[in-house]
Amino acid sequence: MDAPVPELSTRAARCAERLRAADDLLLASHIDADGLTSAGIASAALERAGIGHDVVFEKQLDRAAVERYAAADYDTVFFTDFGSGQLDVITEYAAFTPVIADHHQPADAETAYHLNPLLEGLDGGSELSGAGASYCVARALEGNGDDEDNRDLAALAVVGAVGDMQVVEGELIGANAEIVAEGVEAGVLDASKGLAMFGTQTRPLPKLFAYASDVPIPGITGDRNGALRFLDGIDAELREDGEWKTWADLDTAERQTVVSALVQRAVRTGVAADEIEALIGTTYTLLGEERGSELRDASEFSTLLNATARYDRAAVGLAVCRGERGAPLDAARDLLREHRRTLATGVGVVREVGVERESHVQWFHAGDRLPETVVGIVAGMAMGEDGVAAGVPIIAFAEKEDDGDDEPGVKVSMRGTPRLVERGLDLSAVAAEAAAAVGGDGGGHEVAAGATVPAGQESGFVAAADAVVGEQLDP
Ligand SMILES: [Mn+2]
Repeated sequence: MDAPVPELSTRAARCAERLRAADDLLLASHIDADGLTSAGIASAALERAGIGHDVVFEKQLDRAAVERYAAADYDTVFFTDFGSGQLDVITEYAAFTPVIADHHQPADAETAYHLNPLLEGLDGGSELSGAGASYCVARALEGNGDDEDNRDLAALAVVGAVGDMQVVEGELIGANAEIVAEGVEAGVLDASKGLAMFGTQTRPLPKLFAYASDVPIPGITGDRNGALRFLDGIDAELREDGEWKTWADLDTAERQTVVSALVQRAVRTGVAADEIEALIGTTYTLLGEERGSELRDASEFSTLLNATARYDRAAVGLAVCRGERGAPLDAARDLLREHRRTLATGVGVVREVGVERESHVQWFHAGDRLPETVVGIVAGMAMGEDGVAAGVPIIAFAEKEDDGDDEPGVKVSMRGTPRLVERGLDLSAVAAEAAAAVGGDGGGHEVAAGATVPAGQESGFVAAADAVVGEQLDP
């Protein structure tokens, strides 16, 4: 048996062997695009290997969750897209054997069944996602003949990696790229250079170009009429029966014509050379999905899954990953539509509640008017809008939904910009320090971070965050 990622083959084989020996198996995974695809891959491979299992999802793998698993009758728990960071807690419970396929920083504890790229010197942020780690175990679980070597699951692994933001300069690299190669070989994936814009399968061309924001092109991006004029000026059949085509509808020659017109426009309007290069990237196409379906494009697929995750509908996302169509897919599409509506109205909510300005940060409190799961995205979208400064880190508060086992508190989301990060902003440190100052917990990334703080501690958090950001930007 050849392995997709040779460095991880021993660990994958050991995990697979333990899973085959399980009598009562629970599969526990993270609720996001990477976690859902991880579970989709793991669940399919287990089923093919004849290993029965239950599936459960968690926003966070905390002690309460581990305790629940220990109290139930499972002799084995397979953790995907989390588990490494909680190994110290997990190993306190002897009721079950943990098997882990994860890519996050491991805690200071070990188990015999642990696959994680970081343990073998691979980068868990850009070279392998949780879904990729699960795929390595799935490939080691093969054994029912050629047609069930699980290589078809590479497509889901790519959706997970893309959803986990592992794309580097327009493409997947390292172990992720090895998984791409397996998917291409298995005939389930196409990876080719193309337009790096979101919505190539589903958006009519004017919407595709007007909405694309990664590389803003003057007179087209954010300008629907401008995009229409641009497209009307191109000598190609971009409409069919009066309706605009999508990017997926175009043939190779038409695509080339449009790309070269776009590049010419970008050059003429002074877009920097490296930004123009970023217009082109590798597009990952799931060949088993219908043309024009968001499931055909890895990036659109992952966005759909994130919508199910955000609204706590993991079962819907998992069903879609497991290949169910019809009702679950309709439900996922409804959730995405609802999500887009929430975001659009969310920016209006920010304007209504008003943004306060401190020395180094700005903030607003959405109360219960925005779900805690979208308040961060809305905060990022609002930057630069009316009454919201563009180059100032923004802090957003929202009431935490009461899900029974959590302490009541306030959810904090923070957003910066790449430009601010270049100047020294590290919101993950800001979140951790400011939350600690008021008895909360926080962390995340340089450009986006979050925290939970006790209700009533909002102004204390703002003051602490303002001081830390001040030190970072003007040391
Ligand atoms: Mn992940």
